Formats: sequence, structure tokens, C-alpha cells
Amino acid sequence: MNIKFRPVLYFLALLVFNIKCSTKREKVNHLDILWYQKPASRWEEALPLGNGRLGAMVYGGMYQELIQLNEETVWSGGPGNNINVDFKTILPEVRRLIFEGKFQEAQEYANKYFPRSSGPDNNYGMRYQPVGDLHIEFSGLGEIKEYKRQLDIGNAISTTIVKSDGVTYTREIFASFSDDVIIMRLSSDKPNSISCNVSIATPHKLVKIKGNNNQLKLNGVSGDYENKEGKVQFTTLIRPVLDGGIIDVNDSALVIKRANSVALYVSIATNFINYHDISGNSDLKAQQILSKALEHPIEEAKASHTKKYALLYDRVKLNLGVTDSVRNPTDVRLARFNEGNDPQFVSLYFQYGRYLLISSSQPGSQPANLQGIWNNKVKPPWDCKYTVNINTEMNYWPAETTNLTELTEPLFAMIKDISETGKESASRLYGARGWNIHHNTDIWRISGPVDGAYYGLWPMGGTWLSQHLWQHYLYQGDKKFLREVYPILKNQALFYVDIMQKEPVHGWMVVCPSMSPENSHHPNTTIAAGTTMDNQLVFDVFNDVIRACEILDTNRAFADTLSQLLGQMPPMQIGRWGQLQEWMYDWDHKDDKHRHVSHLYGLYPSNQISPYRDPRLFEAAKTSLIARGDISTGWSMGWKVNLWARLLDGDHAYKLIKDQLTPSIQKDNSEKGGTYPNLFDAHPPFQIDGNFGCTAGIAEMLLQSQDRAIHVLPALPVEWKNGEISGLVARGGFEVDLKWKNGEIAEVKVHSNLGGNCRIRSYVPLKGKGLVEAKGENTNPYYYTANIREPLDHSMEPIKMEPLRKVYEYDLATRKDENVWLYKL
Ligand code: FUC
Repeated sequence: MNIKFRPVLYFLALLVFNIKCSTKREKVNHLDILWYQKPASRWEEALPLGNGRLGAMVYGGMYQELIQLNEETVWSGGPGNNINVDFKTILPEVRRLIFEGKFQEAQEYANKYFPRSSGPDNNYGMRYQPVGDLHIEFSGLGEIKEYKRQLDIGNAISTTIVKSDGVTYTREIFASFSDDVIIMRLSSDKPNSISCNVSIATPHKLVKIKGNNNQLKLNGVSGDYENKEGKVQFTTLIRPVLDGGIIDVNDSALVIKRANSVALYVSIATNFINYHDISGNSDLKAQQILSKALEHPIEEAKASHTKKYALLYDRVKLNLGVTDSVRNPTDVRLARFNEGNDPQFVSLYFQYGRYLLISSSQPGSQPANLQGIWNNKVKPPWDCKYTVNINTEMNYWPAETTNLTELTEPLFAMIKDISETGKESASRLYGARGWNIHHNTDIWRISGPVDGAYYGLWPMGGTWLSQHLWQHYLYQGDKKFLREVYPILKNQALFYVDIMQKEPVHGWMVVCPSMSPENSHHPNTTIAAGTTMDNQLVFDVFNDVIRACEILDTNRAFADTLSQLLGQMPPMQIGRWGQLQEWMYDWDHKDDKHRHVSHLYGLYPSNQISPYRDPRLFEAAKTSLIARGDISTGWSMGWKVNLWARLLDGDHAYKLIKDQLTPSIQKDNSEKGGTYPNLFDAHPPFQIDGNFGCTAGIAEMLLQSQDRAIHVLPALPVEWKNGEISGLVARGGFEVDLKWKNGEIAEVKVHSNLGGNCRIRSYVPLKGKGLVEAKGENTNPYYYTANIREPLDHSMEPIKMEPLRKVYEYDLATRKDENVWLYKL
């Protein structure tokens, strides 16, 4: 494929896309724009706005506007954990059955306590629900001659432009990061031409809509579900600020006539304070937020919104080349992406992932759920809650690498909450100290199983989540943070100290009962003991705690206990066809295409499988992944981008990007794993994890730091011949900019936030001030990697070892806040 940087075309693109934005920031990068020639005809075509707490989906109709609204704490039910059984009383029997190989019986027996359909206080999980829809009916518009709607992800503003009878009408909308309201401006280039009716509707049952004090007010209550009464009260206020014209407010609408322009401020609040307290006053809170926001005229509000947003967004820039294709509307680019020649579409998709994380996960907000914060359904798929056997973790994969570290705060706050609620499941279900959760949680921080034993009896959710705490420490080097979260990690490890059992065949210490998430090893049976992913997860949390004990100089005796247990756990095993075994026994089928690839957790996001430390395991992981195939659900493909990046195969990673950037909606309206017109990822249905997984994967193709060095361009596909990226983050507090030419690194800039040894790995020799050939172990403490046990190899034939590309490794002593430049030799 021939990719060229074409300044002329770029300039042309600027002209074609130019929409007169009145923003003072005026930093509109026209490559950062999603745009369409038609209004959205379905939700997956509407454009998402969000400020972490509030979400809006903008349809951009010609004669009417529809904005679907979300507020992150509108969930069904109310406070309470979903544990009402003492599973620990039947636990010995479940374990006995498993250790006797009676897996199905064990699963059925456990189902007595955890039936597939939920009981009154047991086995349930709540739903994330919408607030409602804001409607605007415009009057006085004639035939529409020109139309365009767009989302500027560089400024987090959506704009719709309609031309009728020679008048240009402009609608700008943003979910303000600085004022915490949704703000919309309706304007035109002809005085007194804005006439419209503004109304609001909600799908909830308990509702009151009223117009007074120059504003519309909606009160509602969240839904009942699974025997839990909906208790979240929410208030929405819509306040118009007119320039010219007149307004009449009645109980169903704001009727605006002949205004020059209108600013609409939408404030939403609930009675939710935290997972066990809903004693807030939604009316008061919504009004307070609104009154404060109204102090800022719209121009000022817009400028401070974009300024705050840009502080995060602007940290990373990616250029993979620009071709003529950038001139096409976004849906057309998506449809044609697989034809090739649109590398900028990958950059756009990468930045869109960052945009979505910034918009759905802000410090102090709830973490991004299965759909971020965007959901229009009262009964959303999988309740739109938190699935923690992959999906929630995947949401946060791009956070550290793509320089959005602050956005992990909501995740960490949730982990802190469930480290409390999870004590109940640890003690009542397992008779254990510490804490745990299973494969789901929700805003009420439930910690028990959901969806029966087949899906739900997986006690490892907290362990995977907790890895994000440890990784945050490795990226940021914040010892204070480590000290704060140490009790969470320690109590996580303690849970395993208490529940691990000696299995009878090898005498290994294993988690039992558990599963390899959602994958059956025998028909309709997932329940097992000592699965590979469980072992990898426990390996990680034990090693985190052992390291943390050294760093914080605490609890050495506990660390010794963990070290001893580590020596008694199963090693990874290579199965009969050379694959990495998914379970303790060699049950893997070559034709298993299951979307979960849980045993490859050790390859990504963890770092237990490395080509440089154990090439056999590396090959075994590759064999497993090849057998699993490429095409799958959206998130599964997103995971595989990362896995192929870790397998150092950029071309295969790129193939997965192509699979993911395929239109989900087919001609017959059926859907498949891929991407919707608004670039939301399709499981199907929409699930945001796929967006985040692929964004993380693109970063992982360009920079890795998990394997004892910073590897520059570890998995560059041939398609990305020339390019540059700035602002990626590596462990140890390094920010890295890269430029490459003809498929080879040309320039590396390292900015050190912490100082310390910077070990660089590259496929080509490098030169630079202070660069020396690497010797011995990397002395940078954030690059310390625990040794795994020697794997057991049961393969029937010798494993075919593919030669690894030669690498050059260098050490560079960096000082805090220093910039260092390296070049290709
Ligand atoms: C897991 C996955 C499903 C889906 C659900 C929300 O259970 O296996 O594919 O993504 O989460």
C-alpha cells in the first residue's frame, strides 16, 4: 500500500471540512473529526458526548433534534449486596465432587445456591438505566439544501449545520467538563430566526414533568428489577438563555419564538451519594449545579470546557499518514477501510478510544461500564453493568499507556468499595478472610455470583481488577499510592491463602471451585479447579504483595507465606498439540473458537509469557491463539490486537484491527462483531470495551514496557511504513515519542518523570548521548519481573520455534524531568 503524507490534500481537507466554529481555542484539527451527511436514524449512528458523569447521544435531526440523556448513577434497585446464602456450608461437597472429576455434578450442586435466575436477595445484579430524551422541534425551516453533523473529538463538541432558505442554522453541543452540565447553543446567521419547542420525555414509570421558573423540570425514579425496588431519584432541569425572542414555559415544553440564539443548559442530578447512601436531594443538587453553570456565559463555558478537555486529549498525537480517504464521511471510511489506503482512520479510531475514556471516566465519577455511560435502554444488554472477567479491565487498558492515568481514579474507587463489600462474599461464601468478587458488579458493589454457577462461580474478579492498582504504581512510581492501596492487595492475597486447596492428582495448591471464564471444558460445564488463568492471577497478586512488602518494608512474614505457596502452585503447561493449556488437564480442542482467551492473560495484559525469557511458552501461547481464530465479538478482537502485539507480530495485529474496523450492520440489518457507524464497537450489541481494547492494542504495537525494557516499535505492521507518535507512557514514568521511516525507528525521545535507568530495546541499532550497551539485569525497579515456574511440556511433537528478530538493548541513565533523544545509527 502506498501511503504518503500529502500536505496539499490535507489543506484541501481543511477546506472541505471547514465549519465556522466560534470557539476561541480555535485549535480545530480537522483530522480529529467524525462527520456524516445524514442525521442519525438509529442510536448507533448518534454521536456520544460525556463529561464522566453525564452522557448525551446527539442524533442531529434536520427539523428536530433528539438528545438521549444519561446520568451515571441512575441504576435500578438500591443499596445492598447480593449475598444471602452461606455457600461455605456446601463448599466442601462442591470441592469433593470437582476433585473426583464430577464437574457437572459439582456445578449442579452449586446451582442450588446460585440458580441461573436470581432470587430475592441472591444472585442478582442491577441495571444501568437512561434518564430520558430531550426533544427540540424547530419551526420556520423550509427545504434543507445543505446538511452536516460532526463530532470534533479534539474539542469534545458536536455540531450540526443545516442550511434552509439561505439561512445557516448551527447547533453546538457539549457535556461540559468545567460546569458539569450539558450545554447546547442554537444559532443562525439571520436575526430572530430561532423558533422551537423544547420538551423532555423519560421511559421510567414514576415521572413528573413541570415547567416553572423559566425552566423545565423532570423528576423520575429508577426501575425495579429482580425483586429490588428502584430507589434512585433523579432530577433533570432544562434552562434556556435567550438572546432576543420570546419564551413561554408550560408543563410540557419551552416554547421559544424568534430568538437570535438560544443557549440551553441541562442539569441532571440524583439522590445517590455512594453505594450505601442514597440520602441526597436530587432537586437541590441539580439546581445548585445549574445556578453555578449559569454564571458562565456560553462562550466562556465553551472555552473552559475545551481547555479542560484538551489538557488530557492533547497529550498524545498519532500520525500514520494521511491519504485522500480522509475527505470521506466517517461511515463511508468505515465501509471502505478494509480496501486499504486509509491509515488515518486508525489514528482517528485510536484517538476516539481516548476521547471515549475521557468522556466516560473522570476522577470522582463512576467507572466506565459496559457501555461507558451511554445507554438508551431500560433493559440494556447484560444490564449495562460491570462484567469483571474481562470487560471492565479492558476499559482501562489504554489509561496508563495513552497518558490518561488520572482516569483510573473511578476504577480504583470502585475497587476500594468492593474490597469492603467483598469481605462478605469471602466470609459467607468461602469462610475466608480478605475479600473477593465474582464476574459481575454494579453501582451497589455486589460481590456474589450472578447468572448461576456456569458463568458466575468465578471468585477471581477482584484479583484481575487489583492488577490495575499495581500497574498504576509501575507506571507512575507513586509510593504514597502504593501504601494506600496495599491493604486492598494484601487482603486480596489473604483470600487465596485461605481458599486454595491441595488437589489430589499432583498435590498442587489451586483455587477450587472456579472456571476459565465462561468456557466449557465438557458440554455445559465450566466449573473446574486450578485453571491456567486462575494460577496466573494468583501468581500476579502474590508477587505484587511480595514486592510491595519489600518496597514498603512491611509484613515480611506474610510475604514469606506467599512465596511458599507460590512454589506449590501449578506451573503453566504445554498441552499435547503444543498449545498453552487452558485448564489443569489437557482438555483444549483445536476447534474451540470461544471468545474468551483467558489463559492468554499471562501474555496480555500480564507479562508471564515472554519470547526472551521462555520461547517455548511464547510459541505455545501463539499456537493457542492461532487455533482460537481471529473473527469474534468486538472485545475479543480488541484483546487479540494486544495479544498479537505481544507476540511481536504487527501484521497479524493489524489484521485484527481490520476485522474490528468492519461495519457491524449487514445489508439485511443483521449485526456481527465489528464497528457501528458512530465508531462504537459492536459485540454486537454495542459494548465499549472493544473500543478501549483496540486503542490499547494500537499503543501496544508501537511501544511495550512489560518485559524488562522499553521496546520501541515492537510490532509495526508493513502498512504503517512511516509515522510518528508522541506522549505514550512506559513503566517507570517514561514518556516516549517515536518517529519511524520505511518501517524502522528513526528517532526516539524519552522524557523521564522519575529518573532511573532506561533500558531501550530496538530492532535496529541506536545512537544517542549517554547510550551504552545493556548489561545484566535492568536496574530500574519498575522493570523487575518475577520468575515463573518451569512450565510442564506434554506436547506430542517438538514445538516448532520460530526465530526471533534480533534486538539491540541499551541502557541510559536518566535524571528526573530530563529529555533524551536517540536516533537510528
Ligand atoms: C462476558 C462476555 C460476553 C459479554 C458480557 C458482557 O460475559 O462473555 O461476551 O461481553 O461479558
